[in-house]
Amino acid sequence: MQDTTTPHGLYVNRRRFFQLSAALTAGTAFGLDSPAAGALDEKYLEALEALECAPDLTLPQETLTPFKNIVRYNNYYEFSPDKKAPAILAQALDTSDWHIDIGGLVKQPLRLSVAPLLARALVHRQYRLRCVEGWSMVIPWCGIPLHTILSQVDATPEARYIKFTGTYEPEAMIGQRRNALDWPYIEGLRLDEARNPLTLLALGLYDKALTKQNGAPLRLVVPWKYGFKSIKAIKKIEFVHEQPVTTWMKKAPAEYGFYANVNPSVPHPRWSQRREVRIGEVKKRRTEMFNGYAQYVEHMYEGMSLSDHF
Ligand SMILES: Nc1nc2c(c(=O)[nH]1)N[C@H]1C(S)=C(S)[C@@H](COP(=O)(O)O)O[C@H]1N2
Ligand SMILES: [Mo]
Repeated sequence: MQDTTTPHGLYVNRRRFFQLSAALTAGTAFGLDSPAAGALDEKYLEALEALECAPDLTLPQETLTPFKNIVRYNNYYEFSPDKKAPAILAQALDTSDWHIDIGGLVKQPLRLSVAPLLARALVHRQYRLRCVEGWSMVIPWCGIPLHTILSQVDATPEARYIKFTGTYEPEAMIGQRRNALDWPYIEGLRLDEARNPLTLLALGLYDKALTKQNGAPLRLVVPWKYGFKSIKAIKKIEFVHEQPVTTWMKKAPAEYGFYANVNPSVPHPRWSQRREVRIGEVKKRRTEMFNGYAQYVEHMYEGMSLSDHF
């Protein structure tokens, strides 16, 4: 059976991985000045900005994953391949004065400051997040449907895909000082996928501004695809003609495709995708086609062989 804590890549040195976990448990901050214990204390969690979010779609209702689990169990390779480390290490990232550039094949590029976006009326979307490693959560996000941002610029007719670029700041992101992955983190969607009503730019969760470990100040959420598509800490959104080469495709093209739609009948080369463990539970559940969002998204893949497009 698959070890659900095995990271995506093959490169992680297991010994270092366990040293890291041990250091975290002991509260060591790996040469960072910030006190490790302070990063997740209740004051920090309470101080997160309160957001105004209202549901705009009827989505499947399920038991939510507790806030504590969502902010303490993360995948964020810019900091570490360990699940617990980002909650501490990501506090080194300065997310104030953040802006995103929307450009590429557009008539007039646009720069958006993130602070005013937080003051907007946001939508509340409860989504399942299914990691390719075999675990999942149910997260109440707060954000802006991506299509409302994309429609603020005029794309040229050559635009066919959207390319998302994460931030590159090796001084703050200690995982970027090693070349385990090609930095910055890159993701992509086909234009119709990017404009699908479910595709969200998340600014918060549980009605609070995003924690840094979850991708503050803003990250993508594509609930019918494996979690690695949902890129954190976005800096650039570009309309492009060619299908972007994403970070995980580049790392292991035989294991991570561009589409990465959740599909229980297409196994990962090293494990089955039939089942998943909800974080906080013991018994495995069945993984659903498109992570349970088929009614919203399957029309986009008509005539396409889904088993060839992992
Ligand atoms: N920039 C960036 N985005 C990322 C990742 C990452 O390492 N770097 N990991 C991805 C993976 S594999 C998953 S499963 C989700 C996890 O999101 P969470 O930590 O908020 O649960 O973020 C995705 N987005
Ligand atoms: Mo993942």
